[in-house]
Amino acid sequence: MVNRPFTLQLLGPQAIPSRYDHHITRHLSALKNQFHDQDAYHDALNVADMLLYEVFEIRRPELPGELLFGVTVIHPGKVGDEFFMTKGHFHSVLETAELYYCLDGEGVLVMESLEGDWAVEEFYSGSVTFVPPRWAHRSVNTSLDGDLILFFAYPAHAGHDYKSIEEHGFRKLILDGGDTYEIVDNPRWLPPERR
Ligand code: PAN
Ligand code: ZN
Repeated sequence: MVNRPFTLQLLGPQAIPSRYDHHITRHLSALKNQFHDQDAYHDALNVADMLLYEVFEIRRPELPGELLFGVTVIHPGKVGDEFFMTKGHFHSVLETAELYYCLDGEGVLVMESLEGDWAVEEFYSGSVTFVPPRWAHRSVNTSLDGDLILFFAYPAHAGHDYKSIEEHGFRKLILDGGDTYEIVDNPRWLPPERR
């Protein structure tokens, strides 16, 4: 990899980087056991394995001191009453933070610490959200009208640990409450000491 400065442009309505190395697409089937209404999940999956979100990543060597960055586009929609969302993860190297800059759309970042503390921060055009080290994070598009478009950057050696979220989900679910979203307890979640 050539170690020279460079500039990218974020092009088009979805702010796709003018150059990227990795295009990740995540469909409904990748979020097995995550949506609380499992009947609605399987009904939806029987119709189509819909595209929920895409990540356009600019790759750098996965070394301390480097940064990985790019754009995540979460499409609008729901499974039952639960909005489309990312899988969510802890960083494998827990002591690594992350920054999100919301380019467009409406949503929330659901977070929780290893100890079970939780937070929900709102995304809106121009908002910057700081994810501290040791906090798992999941992005949710709470608008049914358009994409949620997020620029992100994090230490390149962070890695992703999806396992505990795949098993227990996040402590809080984000549901469609009609006029606004609702934050409700996830019945499947277990406190860390009971796992
Ligand atoms: C983001 C996420 C991205 C997709 O770049 O990886 O939004 O979410 P999942 O990785 O949970 O599918 C990030 O937080 N990177 O560390
Ligand atoms: Zn992350």
